[in-house]
Amino acid sequence: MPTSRLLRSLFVSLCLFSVNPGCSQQTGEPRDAAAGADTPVSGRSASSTGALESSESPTTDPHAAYYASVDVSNPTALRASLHALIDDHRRASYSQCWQILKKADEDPLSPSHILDLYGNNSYVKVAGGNGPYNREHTWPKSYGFPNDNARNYPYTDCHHLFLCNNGYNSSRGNKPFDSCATSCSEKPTVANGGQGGPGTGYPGNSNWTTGSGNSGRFEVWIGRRGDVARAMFYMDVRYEGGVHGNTAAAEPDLVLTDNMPAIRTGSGNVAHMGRLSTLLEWHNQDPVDDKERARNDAVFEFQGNRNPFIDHPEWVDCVFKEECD
Ligand SMILES: [Ca+2]
Ligand SMILES: [Ca+2]
Repeated sequence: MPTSRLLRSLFVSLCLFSVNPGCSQQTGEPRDAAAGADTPVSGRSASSTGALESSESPTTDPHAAYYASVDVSNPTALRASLHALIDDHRRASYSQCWQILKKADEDPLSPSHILDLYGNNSYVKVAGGNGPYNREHTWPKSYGFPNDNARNYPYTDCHHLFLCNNGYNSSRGNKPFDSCATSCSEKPTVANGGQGGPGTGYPGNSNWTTGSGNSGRFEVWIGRRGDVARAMFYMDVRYEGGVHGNTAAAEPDLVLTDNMPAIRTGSGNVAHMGRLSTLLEWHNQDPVDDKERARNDAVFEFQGNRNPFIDHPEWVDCVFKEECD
């Protein structure tokens, strides 16, 4: 990485902590450039990684500057320092989310297509809402999101919004994520990018679902269940109650749990989703890949915050199981 680019990344990272309202304006271009410069899938070249290793840091972490403030000494400190880092992001309008997601969920094999979350279909990109896919809130908006329109931060937070087949989005509804069974209804995937396709019974390559609402269950297929789990981990740590640091908009405390009766609709200050222990398993069963890293970069480019559990999957156990190496 050239020195100028490193300095720019450092400046952008420092500015992310700033409460100076002019900072976001000043960093609009550099932030985009920095995000695009050190992380696109195609740009993850051996030479740039090698340069980073040899001249700048003993670590291969391309986002070391971004995470410089993180305290990994114990679960409480890790959660608190991650929250402080990813808090107070730049809010996209719901309309702007179409543009962000069009890039975030782009089919790696075809820039004119998107890959849908649950069906693994590769769909031609179309103007928002006019095709076979729409936007899935993996943390259902009915579980704790405020009802304050342009001040509703979780509603348009693209780290947990995914483009998704319309019918599958409806089928998922607001069911909690959890393991299902052979008696559940099968929602198959199609083969694309070396993943998905016809399976051979449960679980195969399919999604599985039963019931409805908060008493239902939705099991995500093997290729994307880790993506969904890490989006849920992000939501829990990003939303800790209080207000947005710049706009003073009220924010809920979103909490993952194994206590399924606690998952209820409403917009109270504290809201639950689950099942945490299943999501922890899914995190291990479907590790981070380049597509997920590219998605994180695309959302970061606009919002200015990253999903730390994509960049540092090893932090999941420390925050959610209190198992810190
Ligand atoms: Ca995946
Ligand atoms: Ca929380």
